[in-house]
Amino acid sequence: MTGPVAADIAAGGLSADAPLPRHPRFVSLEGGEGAGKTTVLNALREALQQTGAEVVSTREPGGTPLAEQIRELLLHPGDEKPSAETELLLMFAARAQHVRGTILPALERGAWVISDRFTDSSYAYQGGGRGLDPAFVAELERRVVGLRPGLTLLLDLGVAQGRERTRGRDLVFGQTPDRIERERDDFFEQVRRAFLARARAEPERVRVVDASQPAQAVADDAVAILRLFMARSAAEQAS
Ligand code: T5A
Repeated sequence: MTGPVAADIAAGGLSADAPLPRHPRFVSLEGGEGAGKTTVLNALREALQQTGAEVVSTREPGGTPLAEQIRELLLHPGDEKPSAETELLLMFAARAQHVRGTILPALERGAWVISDRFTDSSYAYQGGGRGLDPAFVAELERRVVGLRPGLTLLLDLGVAQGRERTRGRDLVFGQTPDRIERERDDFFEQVRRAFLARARAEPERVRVVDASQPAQAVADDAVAILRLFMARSAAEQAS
């Protein structure tokens, strides 16, 4: 992103009444645990690379060395449980660094950015799951993020099926669930509801993909939505 938006973000956020801009080369992937974001991200990256584009794939929390350290703090199950507010502020501390250190520089040089999770996850997990006021999330989004993806793919999957998948993966790779993965099913039901509410509120940006299908079908659906989005963006720029 060039011009006033990047400058506004660098200066500490957009004014209260400015709508948040969506960047047409910024794509995010969202969904509950085990929805299959990693698999889809690879398919989207390949589809974009076939057009000759530079693609930066990244993730949240994380995406820069400092933001990855904050990820460790957030996901490592320690003795002291962070409060919901601490969790939200750490997510945004990581995101502030990620936006300025990775996302904006890539967009400014003309690359595409695909992020495994972005601000919608804070609305869903800390807003929906932890019950924090979405207006608090929105205020942080406006002050420290200042942009939204042009396209968000929400991989929607039932909670039980997601758990089954992550359990299967953890068994294969000998991993243990992180701090958030240890939450109860009702927490993840709230997260899912909040994600679907985001899609209803912004249907043009947030596109729901049925993630209960076989992996190839999910990836194909996601790539088809991306191609449509690219064609529409190109037509808008040409008009
Ligand atoms: N968080 C994050 C917040 O609370 N607030 C925030 O603001 C942000 C940014 C991140 C955690 O942080 C929270 C959310 C998360 O709890 P993470 O480790 O990055 O932690 O967790 P996830 O993003 O949930 O990543 P996962 O790896 O758990 O899920 P994926 O990437 O969606 O799933 P994936 O691709 O690894 O697939 C899981 C397993 O299922 C299989 C895969 O092979 C794999 O084994 N699979 C399928 N099986 C059958 N059919 C399909 N269609 C399949 N697709 C994948």
